[in-house]
Amino acid sequence: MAAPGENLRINSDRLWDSIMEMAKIGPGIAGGNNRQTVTDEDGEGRHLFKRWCDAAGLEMGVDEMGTMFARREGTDPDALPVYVGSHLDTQPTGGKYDGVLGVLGGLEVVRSLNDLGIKTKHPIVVTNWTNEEGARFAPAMMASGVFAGVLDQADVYEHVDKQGKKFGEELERIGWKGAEKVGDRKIHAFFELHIEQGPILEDEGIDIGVVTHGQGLKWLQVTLTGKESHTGSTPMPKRRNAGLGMARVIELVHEIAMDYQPDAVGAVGHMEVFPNSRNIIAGRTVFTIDIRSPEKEVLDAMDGRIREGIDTICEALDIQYKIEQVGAFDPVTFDAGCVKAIRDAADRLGYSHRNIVSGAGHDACWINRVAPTAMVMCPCVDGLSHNEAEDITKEWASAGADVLFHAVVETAVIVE
Ligand code: HGY
Ligand code: MN
Ligand code: MN
Repeated sequence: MAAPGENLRINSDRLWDSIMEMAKIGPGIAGGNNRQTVTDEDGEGRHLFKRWCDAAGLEMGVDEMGTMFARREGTDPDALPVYVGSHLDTQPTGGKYDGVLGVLGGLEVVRSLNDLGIKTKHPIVVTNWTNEEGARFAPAMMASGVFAGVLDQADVYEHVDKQGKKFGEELERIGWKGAEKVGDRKIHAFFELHIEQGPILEDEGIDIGVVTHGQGLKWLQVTLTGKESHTGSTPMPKRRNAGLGMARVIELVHEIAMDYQPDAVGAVGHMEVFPNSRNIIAGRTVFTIDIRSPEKEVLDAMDGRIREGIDTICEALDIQYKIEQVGAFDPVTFDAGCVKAIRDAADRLGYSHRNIVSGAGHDACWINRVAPTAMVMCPCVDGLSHNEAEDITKEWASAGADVLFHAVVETAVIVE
């Protein structure tokens, strides 16, 4: 396939301006974003993205999980499309770039092709996957998981948020439940541009992460049940303290992750205490353990040790426990051909690059199961993400989008 010329670049100002425009929707309280999935703010962001796609002459399709597919025609209508995108939903205290860079980077690829009057054999489809974050409704990468056939649509429709609202009902309420059957679309290749969300690229002064693998993940939601009682008059030996149990499990998760350095990670970010009153021993706690590793054997070993540890902790404290796996995916190896297209693009464009394993999960991790897939990463300041202070430079965004542009266009085959 003829490679694009090294002078083929995206429009850096337009990409940056679009990211800043999207950031105005669902603003956070500290300069980032709170545009959680299937909220009104998510709906507003979707409408803005659709307006931009309409202006770029793209045909919009929406499936039953609300995922948006904006199609630019190719010269061969029978050729499977090259998909490019990420997600527009954010964490409750999220940044402006996590996910958004990938969706608007994909849109910029199409806008640049339109500017240059370039036609490709394969159609190109810019994609916004619903509920990548999994913060409001578990699991993460929900819509791409249904698309890849690893999550059940009817089941995830019933998943509830902290207010007891159902995902399926909320998707319908914001008016973005589409008619397309999820997963019917066939994909020639999928590319996702994403910020690294870690410190490696910035620390090493490297422009581009060529993502060869993604680490595996498990989310274990734990419910501990003890007994509410007075914090003043209940003798220590008589307490059944679910709060103490949660504290000991959190410490256990950390210790087990530290046993598998340098790659394994583990933490508890979601914690709920009931009744959460200053002078009542916590009768019930609900929290989610997040463990990850590039090696499946390590992930499984951590899982097993944590379950044993929870049993021992609860026995000692005379409390009951329930463990539900609410999210999981094995470590991912991305498609060698797509990875090569990204690496060759970085070389051609003169950007420094290195292979990297994604620490975070991404829609690409699921789509890799149904189509050749790879990811491009750009650095982020201090490696910070899932924090409103998340930040990147315009140059990093442009370099990532240039590489995405070349990888997508080469794979879609320039016709004229
Ligand atoms: O949890 C993750 O890795 C992703 O950011 N949703
Ligand atoms: Mn993301
Ligand atoms: Mn994220």
